[in-house]
Amino acid sequence: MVAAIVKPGRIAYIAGMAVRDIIIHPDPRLKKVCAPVEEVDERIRRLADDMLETMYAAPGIGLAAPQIGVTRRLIVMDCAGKDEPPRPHVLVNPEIVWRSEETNVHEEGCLSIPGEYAEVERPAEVRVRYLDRDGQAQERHFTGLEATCVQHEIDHVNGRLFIDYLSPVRRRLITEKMKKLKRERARGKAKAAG
Ligand code: K2U
Ligand code: ZN
Repeated sequence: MVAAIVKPGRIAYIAGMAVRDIIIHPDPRLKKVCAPVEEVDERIRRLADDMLETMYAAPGIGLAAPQIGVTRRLIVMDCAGKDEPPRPHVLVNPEIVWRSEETNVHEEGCLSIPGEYAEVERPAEVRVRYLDRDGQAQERHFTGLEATCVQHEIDHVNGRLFIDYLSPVRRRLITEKMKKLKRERARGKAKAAG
């Protein structure tokens, strides 16, 4: 699919954006502390566009690069409501520089742990320093669902999943369910391949 993004004064063609496979827990790539992005170049911009396309297709409101097997510090998110215009964010090397004392509890899910949801308590507001898709340094204050989402995604690039906030028993139960799901998916693929 070719999509044109019209920006003031220039048109950037993104040829062949791709929906990528999302890695399912347990997988060592989801537990790695990811390496920083050295330079925000066309390759990183294409990766970010693939991540956005993969996130929208899931559907989800956030996605981190390790979830598609790239252990780099890159996340995307779009928490815009259904009847709002899209609000895509690309955050390279995101770093939380301030957390509110106030916390809130939100039911979380994860595209790498499909079908599982649990309440997680996090700071209600955060300030995040990052590079945008043009490599420009930005600092943004997140509240509400965006604050929950950006913390969930930054956890991903630090090798942390929302189930790490749950009891060991609950975490083990979910992990066993995901192992079974992966076995069933592998059997389904083998059957389809004949
Ligand atoms: O990182 C991911 O797996 C994407 C999550 C991000 C997310 C999780 C919890 C809370 C907010 C964002 C997916 O978008 S999971 C879908 C979802 C969306 C809203 C609330 C809960 C789960
Ligand atoms: Zn997740």
